[in-house]
Amino acid sequence: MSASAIRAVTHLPFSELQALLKRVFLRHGCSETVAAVLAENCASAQRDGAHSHGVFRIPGYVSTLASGWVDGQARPQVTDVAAGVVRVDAMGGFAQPALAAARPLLVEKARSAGIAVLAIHNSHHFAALWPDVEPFAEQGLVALSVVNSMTCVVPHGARKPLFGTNPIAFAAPCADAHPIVFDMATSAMAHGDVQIAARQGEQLPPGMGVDSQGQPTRDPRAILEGGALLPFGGHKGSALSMMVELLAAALTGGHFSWEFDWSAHPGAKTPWTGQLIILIDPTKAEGERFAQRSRELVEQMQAAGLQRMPGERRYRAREAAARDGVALDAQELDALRALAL
Ligand code: NDP
Ligand code: PYC
Repeated sequence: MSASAIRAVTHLPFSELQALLKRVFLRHGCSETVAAVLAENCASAQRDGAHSHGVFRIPGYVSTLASGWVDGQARPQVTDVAAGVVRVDAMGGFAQPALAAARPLLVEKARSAGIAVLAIHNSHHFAALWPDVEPFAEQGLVALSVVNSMTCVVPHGARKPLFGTNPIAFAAPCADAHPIVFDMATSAMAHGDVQIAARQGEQLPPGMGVDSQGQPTRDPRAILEGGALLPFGGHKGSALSMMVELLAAALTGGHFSWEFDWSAHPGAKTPWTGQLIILIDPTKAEGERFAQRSRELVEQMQAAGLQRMPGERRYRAREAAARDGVALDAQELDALRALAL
């Protein structure tokens, strides 16, 4: 039995968890605005069962804020660059408040031009990516986002780690249903899941990573301590990870995953990189039919035997949380309460 299986689980209403997390962020140096945005993000991940980016991340946020590596009070600077381009300097703060600050202008541009790009740089992203795209699909827009992270993935055919775990998230409206959403690291496994496996003393499936000698390993500690992850799907995932570096860093003016040095900030965990979001207004391309066409696609996939859509596990967890409260490890909840004091 794994260590996690014998730990007590407790349940908290979403609003209570959100308020507790906001107190933690405020207590550890974030402004009111930043604390509110991060608390909603983190509580949403916990609610949806996205455990590698829920309250598991709080110690990392706290140690990073204490190290001075990230500015929890940063005020993002939004620039209206062109008909379809918005740029935000996150000013060394978190990416999500930068997105929140640019959001009204970005949506306005997407609706008028049919497409708009948001380029965020000088930003830290330590969270799941789906919360950044799903709300756009709820407004009828198609959204694609990429963010790069920190060097821990060996490009396919290379000898040394270079890429980050570099996730890609996509969201599209679907008639009479939740938006279609996927959100995936381009590494074989998210770094957060490797940390969770290490904490729980579990072995990984084969093919996730290599040890410090470049040899395949199933030991999460060997990956975390001098080893590296592999891209998912060999050369194909590697190409997508390369694309993420180009779009999230080169195109936005952010750092590549290997370009920042946090060694002078012990405790720093958040990658200082960039993020790109592309929004499309489907009514400009396909009239009002897009959401219905999405629905047809899902129905055909289901008729072909599909048992589970991407995003479906999260939506089910969300329903359960609305009914029973958000599930939390009781020890983790105690630790959160202590961090809020
Ligand atoms: P997963 O491999 O768990 O899931 C990837 C996607 O596939 C999800 O949309 C998931 O849906 C879907 N999915 C999973 N299993 C199935 C299945 N059997 N059938 C159909 N769809 C399926 O995610 P990752 O481990 O790659 O990433 C986890 C999180 O880590 C992401 O939220 C990502 O954004 C985050 N991350 C953040 C980074 C950062 O720098 N900020 C870096 C790397 C990762 P569902 O959600 O419903 O399970
Ligand atoms: O899980 O790979 C990850 C990750 C990196 C940065 C934030 N999450």
